[in-house]
Amino acid sequence: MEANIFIPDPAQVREELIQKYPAKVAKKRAKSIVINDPEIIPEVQANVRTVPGIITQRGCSYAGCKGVVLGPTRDIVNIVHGPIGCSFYAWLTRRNQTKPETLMDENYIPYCFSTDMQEENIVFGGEKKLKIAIQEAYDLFHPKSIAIFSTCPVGLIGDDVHAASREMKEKFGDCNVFGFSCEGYRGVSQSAGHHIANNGVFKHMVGRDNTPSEGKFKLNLLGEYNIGGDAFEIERIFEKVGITLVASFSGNSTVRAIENSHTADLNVILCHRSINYMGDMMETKYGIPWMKVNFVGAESTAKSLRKIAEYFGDEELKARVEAVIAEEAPNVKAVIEEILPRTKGKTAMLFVGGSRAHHYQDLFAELGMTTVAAGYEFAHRDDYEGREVLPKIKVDADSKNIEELKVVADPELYNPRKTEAELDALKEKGLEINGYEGMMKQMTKKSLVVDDLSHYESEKLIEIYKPDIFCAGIKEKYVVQKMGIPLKQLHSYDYGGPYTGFEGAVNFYKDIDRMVNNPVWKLIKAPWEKAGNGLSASYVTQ
Ligand code: CFM
Repeated sequence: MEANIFIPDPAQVREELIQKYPAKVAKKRAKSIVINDPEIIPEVQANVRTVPGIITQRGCSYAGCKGVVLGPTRDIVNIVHGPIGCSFYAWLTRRNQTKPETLMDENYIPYCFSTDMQEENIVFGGEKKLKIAIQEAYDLFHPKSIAIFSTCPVGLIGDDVHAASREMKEKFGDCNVFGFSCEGYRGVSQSAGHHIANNGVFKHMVGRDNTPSEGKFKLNLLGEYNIGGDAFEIERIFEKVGITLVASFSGNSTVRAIENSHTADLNVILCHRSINYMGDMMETKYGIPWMKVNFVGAESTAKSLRKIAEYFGDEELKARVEAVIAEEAPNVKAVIEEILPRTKGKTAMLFVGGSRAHHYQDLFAELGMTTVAAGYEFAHRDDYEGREVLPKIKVDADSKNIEELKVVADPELYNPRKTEAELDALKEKGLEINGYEGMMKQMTKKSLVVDDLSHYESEKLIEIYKPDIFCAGIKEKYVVQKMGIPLKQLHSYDYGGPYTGFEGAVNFYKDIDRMVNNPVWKLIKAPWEKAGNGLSASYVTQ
């Protein structure tokens, strides 16, 4: 039976979400809560500071730099300069997987490197301790690269991680050492850390190895971090199709691959938010265009493969892409046909990071489910409204804080992979070159879009909409589940995944089916919600 989708009046919902806030806060939050219209695309306030006191889902700049962008590369020794907690509590929690080619290959992902700053280092400075740590890591492992990440106290006491890195790099001669000023407080969220990481990787890594890469169709996969093995599935498909993956930024990746990445002929971007800077910089310096793709969802995967084949414009590649899609499709179809009657007509809410709240809507659509409300934790207006709004975005003091690299065409290595005319012809065919249309164009009219959702708002939304599933992270998970709503963890996937490509789509269908059709959620009632039990609780509401 097809369920009725209950969509409350979104204007009323918005009122209800902000009603309890003090007037100033309500005014500010109202700008981040918008009623979607895919035709007009209203403006969303995004990438602004969270109101102090509001429980946000956001993380910090250090998390975005070390954890997100650099962390998944297996052969960099990532040393966290700071108190031990910053490193320890970020240790292996993101489930970014990696597969060294041989047992002898470097893999530092299982390690947790920290300078373990103590009070003495905060008072008298920590540079000496940092240099000792770098030396120790070098002596123990002789890695190709050592990266240093600054945590909050480093910026406060003024340790110069860049000078220390330069000094050690010169001293070693055969190890690339570089630092990041990614103190947690920089910027308004982890998004600042992405930008800082992109700048550092571009400055210190990309372009160091000019060995021509082999293969006819060579690309880099940007913004795929191999959570739960996602990159493995994409690699499997690329290999089957005959596409050469020069470098992945940075899931299952290596220093060498990234240093050689400028020899590829196309950059495909999965997570626009975390790595669009790299796409633009590589285009300017080396002449490599970028294209937005999405490998989350079986249909999106097929579409993205066709886009890549169209870009290379090779008939044989196009035929191979069609053959692979035809080969993979029956399995996907068999599973979805079995599951669809049970998931069709159900509703989902997605409040995740800076790209998954968009991408996973494709998978839910394949399950016949409607996304009634969605939002990012830390994305920017272009991830909601599309890149056309970029010129209209006001650069505020927080964004100005982050360095914008001045990039120019490389006098020797700049080589436009396509002429202007060729690019125009591709755009004419509907290929979004160097573009991204954002989340809202794809969402239904009157769905709710909320940026930097607060904890209070998430509870309200659940009360009002009673969605069949809520997608967010580990911090939200148990609170939501106690409300009787299953929560799909879309950051680390808990123990699930991969969810990309064809096999990933099948995994996702099965997992969601198990969650939304599990009768246990209807049986959950907190003791104080049961009548006649004598329990009561009081809350401070104002
Ligand atoms: Fe990109 Fe990511 Fe995401 Fe992200 Fe993240 Fe992540 Fe995420 Mo967690 S890079 S923006 S900073 S897709 S760690 S792999 S799941 S918030 S939606």
